[in-house]
Amino acid sequence: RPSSASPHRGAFIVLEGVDRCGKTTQVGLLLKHLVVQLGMAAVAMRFPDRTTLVGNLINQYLQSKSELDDRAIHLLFSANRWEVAPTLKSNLLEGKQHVVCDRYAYSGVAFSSAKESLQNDLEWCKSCDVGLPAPDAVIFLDLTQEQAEQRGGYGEERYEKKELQQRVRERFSQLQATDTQNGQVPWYVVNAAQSIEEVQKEISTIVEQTIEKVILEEKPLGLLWL
Ligand code: DGP
Ligand code: NA
Ligand code: NA
Repeated sequence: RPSSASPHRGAFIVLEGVDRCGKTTQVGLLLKHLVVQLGMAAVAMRFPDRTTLVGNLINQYLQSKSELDDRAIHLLFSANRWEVAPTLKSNLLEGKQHVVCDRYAYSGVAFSSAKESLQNDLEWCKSCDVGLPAPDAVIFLDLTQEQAEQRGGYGEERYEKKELQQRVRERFSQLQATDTQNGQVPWYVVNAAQSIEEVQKEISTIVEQTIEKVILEEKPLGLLWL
């Protein structure tokens, strides 16, 4: 049982997916499962973290209250991860808490490189996030654009448009392919069209196995895309 061994650090779990895939719900359920049912030390984090100064600029942009060059906003999303990275690291290393994170640099690259102006600049998009703490697992909640749309349509925010979401999904699978090739960050694809309970069960199994691996192998925290 993962909870019986004493952790040298927390495991870093990232949930990714297109808009409306149910990520935020699943992050909440997973946190509850780890803390309440398994008695583990765990916290939830999310990106963008709209509570910081940079996060506030991102929030204005997403709500179309400001316009920014595509590269400028990309760098702000990345800066938002870097400014929160010390807290993320300290949660994992000093706090020995598992971190369940709603989006990360994968969203950063997938959303920006889905834009026409950056479609040929995947490597540039990745470069500013190189060296951030690397997740121990990426759980990708997979939903087709059609299935996402059936969930009551998209909201009002900037990226919630059909064609863009379609390209974002393609970018995610590109990122999955290169991570898998490099063998550093394992990806797990979960069919997000299943019921909330089914999705939760699959995620819990993946996360418990990941935690066990991190603890038993005393896996050091990796650096993203290095
Ligand atoms: P959320 O708060 O999880 O609903 O995310 C807000 C929107 O921002 C969503 O459409 C996904 C997008 N997004 C999240 N992270 C990034 C990022 O790093 N870069 C870009 N360009 N978009 C992002
Ligand atoms: Na959203
Ligand atoms: Na969300």
